[in-house]
Amino acid sequence: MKHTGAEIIIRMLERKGIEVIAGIPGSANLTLYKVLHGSKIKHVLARHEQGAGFIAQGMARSTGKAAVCFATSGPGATNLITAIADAKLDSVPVVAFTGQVATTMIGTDAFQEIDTYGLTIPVTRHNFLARSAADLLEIIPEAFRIAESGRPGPVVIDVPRDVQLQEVEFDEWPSFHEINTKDGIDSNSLSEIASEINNSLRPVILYGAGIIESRSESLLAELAEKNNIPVISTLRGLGAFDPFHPLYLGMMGMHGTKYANHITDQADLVLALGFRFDDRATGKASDFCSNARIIQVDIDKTEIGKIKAVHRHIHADINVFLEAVIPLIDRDQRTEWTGRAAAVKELMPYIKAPLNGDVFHPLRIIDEVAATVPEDTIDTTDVGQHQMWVAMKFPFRRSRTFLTSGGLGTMGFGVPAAIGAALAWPGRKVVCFSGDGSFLMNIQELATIAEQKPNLAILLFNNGSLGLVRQQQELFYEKKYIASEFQSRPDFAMIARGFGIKSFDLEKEKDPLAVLRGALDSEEPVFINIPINFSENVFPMVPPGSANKIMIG
Ligand SMILES: Cc1ncc(C[n+]2csc(CCOP(=O)(O)OP(=O)(O)O)c2C)c(N)n1
Repeated sequence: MKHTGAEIIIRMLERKGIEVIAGIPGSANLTLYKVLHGSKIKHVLARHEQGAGFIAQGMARSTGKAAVCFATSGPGATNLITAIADAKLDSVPVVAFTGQVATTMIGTDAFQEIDTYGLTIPVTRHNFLARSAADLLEIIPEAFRIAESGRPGPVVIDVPRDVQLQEVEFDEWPSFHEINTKDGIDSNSLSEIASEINNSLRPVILYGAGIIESRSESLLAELAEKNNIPVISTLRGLGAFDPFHPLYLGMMGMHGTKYANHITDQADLVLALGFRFDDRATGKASDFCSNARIIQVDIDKTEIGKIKAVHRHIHADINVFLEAVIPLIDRDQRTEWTGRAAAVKELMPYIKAPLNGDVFHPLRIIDEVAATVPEDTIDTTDVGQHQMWVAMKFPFRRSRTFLTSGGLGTMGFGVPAAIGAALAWPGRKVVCFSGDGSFLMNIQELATIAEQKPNLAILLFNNGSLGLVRQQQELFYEKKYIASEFQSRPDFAMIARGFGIKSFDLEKEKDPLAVLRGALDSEEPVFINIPINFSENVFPMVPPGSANKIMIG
């Protein structure tokens, strides 16, 4: 058979089972779009390539499968870079196809030429510049293998215009690689680790998104329950462990629970599962679990001992490790330690909304949302105080229901990621919690929402400021407020209405919580402006650079 490079791309994406592509066309990828015109793949026109990248991320983060986005050369590709870098830091499988000027023009500063290959090397797991249509037959399966296997991540395929047009003859379609992460584990190290766990008096499990990526949620619960081990999550691990489980101590780190940070500090053994010792989670690394022996299990070799020297490690898929280690683990009651953990939890009760206070208190709003929406609702956030309040307070009961930019902390993530989640799960409710700073960074995607009409509610925590910046200035920069308080206050509800989206402004409502509940019940897209007290701070908090046991608030 004979196909052009563009046909190879679209036909292979169909064969891979890709159903939705987010992107924006331009002269360097119009041949690709011409073929997409006749495809069963749905194209979602974003209004900014960063939006397209985050829409793809929303699909990938909520499903665990690779998602695809398209951008043209030059500014299309550079606009995509933040979303790609974000996917790299949070290990999200996104495959981005960028148009490029013709191979004969590369290096001539041609119109909309940029070295996408060079620019994306540091922010991808891998990237390709396709030099011929025949190359694409190898590159595409390889790109998906790299994006989805081991530790997932983004891959860029840069495709020059002439490669999209070039015809190539071949006998059969290449197949996509089977993903196999099930390599065995050395049985000696396994039994040594098992006896360390069995013999420890004060063990704790610190887990990260690796539990979700390896689909190990039930094995994690089995291990914790069998040996009676307290469990603590990172920001990105939320949802993988039952938030109401007696062994669960919540999130660790800068805005974690006091008791999670306290118990980690008292532990004699830390089992770090798919957790990369991010500085927002560990605080001052040298003081982090300084009384414990550390066992680290991670699928990415480069993460082993990267931040903190560990006493033992296993480089493996967490699922394989847990399946192999659980049979070697004793049934331990360990009541002294779990009793102590429970007592600390009691002594340092979790944050609550003030009982008779502000109806718009962020924690009250989050409680109200959690009580109203179905359990399988997918929540996205932007970055700032609202993100931390949601992470701390929303009871995430399932994996992949909390989509947030953890590693890169990218304002502007929330709205397009919510669109992607809604596209991937048309039957489910999606809620985006945003801040008035972050929302403006990808506000143009309201147009995409108006077109796609997903079951999506945007809740704007509007405090008239870059709240998390203002909080840091208040606490750590001697109240020298600069560039954190907004002078202008846009009427966001009116703006959203202007985009064609049903909007509510709770500031103007007599019974705001009833209006909030009603809006959340709607199956069409809604925008809800919520006035948040300007001086509200997120507590507790570990001062940047401090040890986790030093928590203020
Ligand atoms: C793209 C980007 N620019 C700057 C920052 C630094 N930053 C972190 S939080 C924050 C304030 C966020 O304000 P807003 O979205 O209104 O949320 P709030 O903290 O008020 O809830 C800023 C500027 C960032 N994380 N991302």
